[in-house]
Amino acid sequence: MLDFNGIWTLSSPQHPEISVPMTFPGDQYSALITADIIPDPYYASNEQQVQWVGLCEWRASKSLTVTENDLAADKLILTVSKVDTFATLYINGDIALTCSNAFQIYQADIQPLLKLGSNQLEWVFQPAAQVAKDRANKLPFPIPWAEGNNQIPFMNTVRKPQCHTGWDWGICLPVCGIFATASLTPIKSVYFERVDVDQHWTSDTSVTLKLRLHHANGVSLPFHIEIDGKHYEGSTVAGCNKTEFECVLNNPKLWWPNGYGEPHLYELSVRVEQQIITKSLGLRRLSLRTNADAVGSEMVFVVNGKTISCKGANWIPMDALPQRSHPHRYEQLLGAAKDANMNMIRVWGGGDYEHDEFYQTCDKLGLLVWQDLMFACAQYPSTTEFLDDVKQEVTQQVQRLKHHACIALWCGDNEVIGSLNWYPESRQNREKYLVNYDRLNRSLEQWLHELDPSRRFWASSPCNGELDFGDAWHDDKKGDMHFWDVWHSGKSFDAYTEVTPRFCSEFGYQSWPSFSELTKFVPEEDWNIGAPHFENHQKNARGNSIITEMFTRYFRFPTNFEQMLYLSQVQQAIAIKTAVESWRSTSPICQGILYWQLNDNWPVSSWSSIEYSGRWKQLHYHVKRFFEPTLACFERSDNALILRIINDSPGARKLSGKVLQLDWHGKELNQWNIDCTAEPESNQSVWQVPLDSPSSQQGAFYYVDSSDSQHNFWLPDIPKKLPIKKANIDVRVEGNEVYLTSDKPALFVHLEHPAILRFSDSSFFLLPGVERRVTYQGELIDAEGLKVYQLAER
Ligand code: BMA
Repeated sequence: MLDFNGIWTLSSPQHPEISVPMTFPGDQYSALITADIIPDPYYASNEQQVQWVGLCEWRASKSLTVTENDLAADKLILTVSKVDTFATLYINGDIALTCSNAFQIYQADIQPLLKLGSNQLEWVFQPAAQVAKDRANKLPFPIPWAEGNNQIPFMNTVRKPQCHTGWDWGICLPVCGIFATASLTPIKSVYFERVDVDQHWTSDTSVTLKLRLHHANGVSLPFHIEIDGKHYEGSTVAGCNKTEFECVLNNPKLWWPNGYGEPHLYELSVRVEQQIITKSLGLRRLSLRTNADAVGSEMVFVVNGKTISCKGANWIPMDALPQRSHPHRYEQLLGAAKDANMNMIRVWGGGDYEHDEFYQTCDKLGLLVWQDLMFACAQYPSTTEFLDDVKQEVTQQVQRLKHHACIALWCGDNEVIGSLNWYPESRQNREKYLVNYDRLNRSLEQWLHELDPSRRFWASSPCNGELDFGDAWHDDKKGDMHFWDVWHSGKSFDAYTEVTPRFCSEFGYQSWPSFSELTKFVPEEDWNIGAPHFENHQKNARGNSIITEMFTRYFRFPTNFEQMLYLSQVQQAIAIKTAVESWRSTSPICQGILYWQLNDNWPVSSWSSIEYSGRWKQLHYHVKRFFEPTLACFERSDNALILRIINDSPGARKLSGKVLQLDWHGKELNQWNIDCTAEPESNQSVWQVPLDSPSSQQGAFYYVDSSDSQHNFWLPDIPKKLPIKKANIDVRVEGNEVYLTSDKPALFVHLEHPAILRFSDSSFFLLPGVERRVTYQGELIDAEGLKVYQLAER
């Protein structure tokens, strides 16, 4: 069988000395690293040394032996996607394919170009930076690019993941290559291209599946369809390239987002001759409700008639080196999202339309997807040429993805409306640039309405609503919000509690990597916050100052490097916990909370809750707790401390636990039993004490669930003002279990081991004298390599 994947030979006209193997799918940087031509760009400041790679033309060649059998078909269709970006394929010196948009899918019949015996194949990749510059020079007027994020200018003229040339969490690696498996399909009579599947719900319990088989060449051939154990047959329509077919499913098992029921999937297979297309289908009704209400207007996703309280995070591409983006990492990261009680992921517009496996995994795990179209933080051209190019991209991507149950929304872009206020050109001439914006945005909207009328198109994230180009960073009455007043504008954590977003699709707080993570990419001499190699892994200009300055507001200053890294993760966890608990407490006003950001695409200081290796930061353990469908959290209201129970889940929940007040030596000052029933979709206060007496200011309050599945705490003041005592924590490791016992209340007790990416729980409080058991997966560890941090250790 002919194969366009596998090993090729990489060379560059600018570097005649280089001739090394390159794997497809793969990128030129990964090939050069494997061949020892360049060092690993993720280590130390190697990023700087490898910038020349992105400026060269690269060629990948191989020879292919073709047999008579290979040439027997009438056509041989080559399909390639994720070709990055300006690439031409030559077969025996003739052009077989020309690509210029990394988000498009390209096809060509290469049969006429092949000959019996040995064939010479060559891909030629032009440097995107050069094309970007040429394109920018030809624009009718300057279009501001993502300066500040991108380290290479004008990438907004090029359809390629915008974060490839750097972001405020991203390394600049202008990769080229092919990042998805290429396929070759021999065609005898009919080429079966694709199947569209639309769900038409005639009642709450009956759905008609409308299938459209797309096939080139109009001869009539039998097709076979299987779904839900039933078999259907028919014939494609002669003289036509589309055949329609309908079947009805009564009382189907529904697909539900995580936390609301099972994400049931039906397997569909459609066969024409030997060509089989399979799809997993989740059957569900989904809409976005944005009705005006007493506050402004709501922003609520409704699935199968139930309002969904969306909880999740933002997704960036998994790796800056696309060759390292193995699909099993989707399982790992999205699995961690599901395990932390998320039900929505936002695919952010500065990255990529993800591989099929991403959406298949979201379908399987019950994770809704807020899908941005790929535009971010810059202005974009609205020339006819640009629009035509984008139309093709959007058409193909929507056709590829729209059958996925997980996709909840198509969103036009990330922060492109807002960025009108960032750049001098668009600030001085806002009208012109707003019209320019709307030409692209309105086109996107129209294409989406035609391609997928079943879903809402949302102009931008953030956006106040239909044709509302106002300040969605601060308006918490309508639409989705990006709330960055704390991180980017330096407000205190209390600022989170002063807004009530209807749907917050971005807010975040950075931390440094954990010590175990950091030792892998920063050499020991630079284990210092100010050292150059450490700083090269901080891409937000003021990032390290913001983290350090915030320490001085909330904490006693840490006295060593490891404790600084640890404390930065405590700080991040407190920030996001404060926001989420406050906003969930407003339920049903706020119906969406997606923090920035789930993952990292290289080892870096960032807003992520999961480090590059897959290791959970402290935040992710907190996420698991504060995104629990039934949450118990403390809240200060005037002069009382309240325990609030928020239940998003569709069933009633019985809660039994206790609130404890302990002083810093661990002496119990008070204890209250909590027994209550949380009705479905309810929000109630179940306990309160006045906070005006001096005794109420002693020690801290803890809530512990009797099943130990929930725990939470409340501190009467900011940590630096409290006389928190250092606890003696006894640690015992037995097999894959760790037992911890403390003599005093210990806060943010966090377990870290170089070999373990995830414990069953961490960054929790330990009550004195109550043993806590934590488990882990992976190779067995001994107590020596295990580090147990606590807040009081300075
Ligand atoms: C957001 C995102 C990203 C960025 C993040 C942190 O608004 O859309 O552009 O990385 O902020 O600054």
